[in-house]
Amino acid sequence: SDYSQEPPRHPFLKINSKQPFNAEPPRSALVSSYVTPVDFFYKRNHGPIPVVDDIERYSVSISGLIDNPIELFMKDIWKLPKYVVTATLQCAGNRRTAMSNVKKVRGVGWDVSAIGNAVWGGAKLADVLELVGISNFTGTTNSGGKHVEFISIDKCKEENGGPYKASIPLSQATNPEADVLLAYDMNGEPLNRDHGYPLRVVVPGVIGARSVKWLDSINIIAEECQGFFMQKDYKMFAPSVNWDNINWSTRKPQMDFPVQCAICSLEDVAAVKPGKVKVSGYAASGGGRGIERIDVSVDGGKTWVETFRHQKTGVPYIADDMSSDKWAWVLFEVIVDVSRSTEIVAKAVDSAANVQPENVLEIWNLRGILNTSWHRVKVQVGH
Ligand code: MTE
Ligand code: MO
Repeated sequence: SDYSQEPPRHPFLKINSKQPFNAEPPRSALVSSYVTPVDFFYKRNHGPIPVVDDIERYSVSISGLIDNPIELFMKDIWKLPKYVVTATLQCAGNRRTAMSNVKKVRGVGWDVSAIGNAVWGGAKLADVLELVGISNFTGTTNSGGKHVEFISIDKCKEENGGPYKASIPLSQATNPEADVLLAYDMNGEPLNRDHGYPLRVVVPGVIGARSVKWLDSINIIAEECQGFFMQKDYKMFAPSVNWDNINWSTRKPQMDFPVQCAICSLEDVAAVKPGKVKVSGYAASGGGRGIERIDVSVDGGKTWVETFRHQKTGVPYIADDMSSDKWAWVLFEVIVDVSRSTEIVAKAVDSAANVQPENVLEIWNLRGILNTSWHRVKVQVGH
């Protein structure tokens, strides 16, 4: 494939794979602001970044199990009501390296920064689907449509050179409350090439893999998308499943992400002076669930303290409150006393009282997705 037209990237990014380009910011960049700057937002690709240079001619077709297929140009999409949604995108492979460290998994390695929080601007997919006569569908359309497939213009080797694709249920796509966007803005600027210029899907609360970039077409279909990334990847298997006994069809494609958190103020291993240490990081849960609590331990998990949570700087966060950003992460901080070398641990609880699992082995899976085990950082106390 042709990687001669890749966009420029910030030199601070840690590159996990060059072609396709996969990179994440240093941990500290994630906690320096609630909204992640575009330059520091992780980049997750499966092929070269497409070049769209004629914006006037760029269009998205909507077809499949509908009566009147249409073609939308950017000017048509810009005319629809614009929604601005603050939403966290997290790759299902976030924290994969730590899972692979206990027992080898396949996939691009990631530390804790395959996640970011952005302000997405665009049209609601629900409004777009209304243009083809589909609104608020909770079952099946007359023509049998149950899923909405998003097809990109990029080329991936996993699809034998074909485009990246994914689908979501029609009920979610047509529900205005689900806030699924066809986004053309990120943090108040037009999307850049790495993040899907000129138009991408943003499915809040769902693993990043379903937020298809460089959208080419939308397809109303009866069964979920049969593409590689829906059927042969991004599924959660039991620890006993290996590459010899795997049967992909036994599991559903992963959609919502589970409750997650990570410490970002300390690298592993961190050298600190004895005394007060600031521990800060992020927590997020899928499906629009808020974060009820984030606990930190300085004795490897024997005793815990509750942390201060916020979205907007200094304003205490309240889970599932009207004033909080439903689809966005929550940052936390706490000052702890550390007198000798130890392991600092963080775990989050979401508003449905889901808790992160203690150990990575019990959620180990061969593709290394959804490592949401308690986040641990070793600190070495020196004088
Ligand atoms: N869309 C296309 N067309 N091609 C891709 O490779 N990667 C997906 C998703 N959408 C991908 C895509 C995955 S796995 C993730 S985690 C997110 O995009 C990453 O989005 P970002 O690069 O904007 O952070
Ligand atoms: Mo991903």
